[in-house]
Amino acid sequence: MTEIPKNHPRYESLMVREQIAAGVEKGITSSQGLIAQGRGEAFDYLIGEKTIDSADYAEAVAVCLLLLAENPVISVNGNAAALAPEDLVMLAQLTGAKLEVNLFHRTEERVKKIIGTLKESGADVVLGENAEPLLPLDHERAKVEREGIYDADVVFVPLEDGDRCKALTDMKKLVIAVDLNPLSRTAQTAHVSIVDNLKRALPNMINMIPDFRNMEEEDLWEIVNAYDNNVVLVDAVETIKENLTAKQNELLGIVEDSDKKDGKPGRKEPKKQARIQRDPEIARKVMMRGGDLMME
Ligand code: PTJ
Repeated sequence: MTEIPKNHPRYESLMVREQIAAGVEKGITSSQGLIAQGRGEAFDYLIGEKTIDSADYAEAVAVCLLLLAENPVISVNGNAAALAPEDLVMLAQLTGAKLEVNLFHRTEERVKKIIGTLKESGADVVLGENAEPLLPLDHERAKVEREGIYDADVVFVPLEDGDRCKALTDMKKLVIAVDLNPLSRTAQTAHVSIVDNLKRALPNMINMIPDFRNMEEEDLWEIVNAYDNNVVLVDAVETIKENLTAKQNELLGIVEDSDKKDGKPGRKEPKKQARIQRDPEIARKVMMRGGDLMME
């Protein structure tokens, strides 16, 4: 492992890279997982390497769905297992979800190693070893366990490929995806697309659970039913556009000031990192902004 000095401006991002590289060395992450991580990093850069309000909102809705589900399952692949094994186990324990290893580049050895990693992180039972090709797919992701993903009503799929996401939605399961790329087939197909880094999304979701755990089912359904995934995707794309424009303005030496009324670019107020799920007013604003953007 490369020694990264704490004062390096890209310390956190480089440490996450080390985690993925260590996952490859341990044999839990595929070498293709390194490429997926790189793509994720690029999109994370574009969304500002923080949880945007609409992602925070999607994370809240995802928690509600996991709590409402009768047989929720968290699907774990080689990248997720390397990045956040403890948080995956904690999320499963707090929501009553099962954990199941499901791999695109499947080898039985890697399945066993990922199960071992999740057990070392506190999991009792991890499905995946007795998987059968039950999904209508021509690749290894078709292999799922009958009492796991196959029977699930809600499936949480971090860093998924679009094919299986589509297969799961076709099977009338509710799918929650975590994908930093709002343009990916996965993000476009899932019912709840969390456009955030898995490393930020999981702790955020875990922190929200106490807020929702004691709510009436009816109230949780109200939050879920008010949710519109397209609005969240539009907001993520808009955030990327805004960040690119701000960078472009910086390069052009244009100073922004939002109070200016002369039609020239103004300096933007820093975006408030409000917690949308506890503030209906922010949820309303995200929905309105998304709605307006979709009308344009
Ligand atoms: O372990 P396996 O064999 O199941 O393989 C797992 C990977 C991730 C290699 C496989 O599913 C794959 O090839 O995925 P893709 O098609 O590259 O898609 C991964 C998506 O996750 C991309 O859209 C990335 O932008 C996104 N991504 C990467 N890192 C993160 C991420 N999203 C959220 N958080 C991340 N840390």
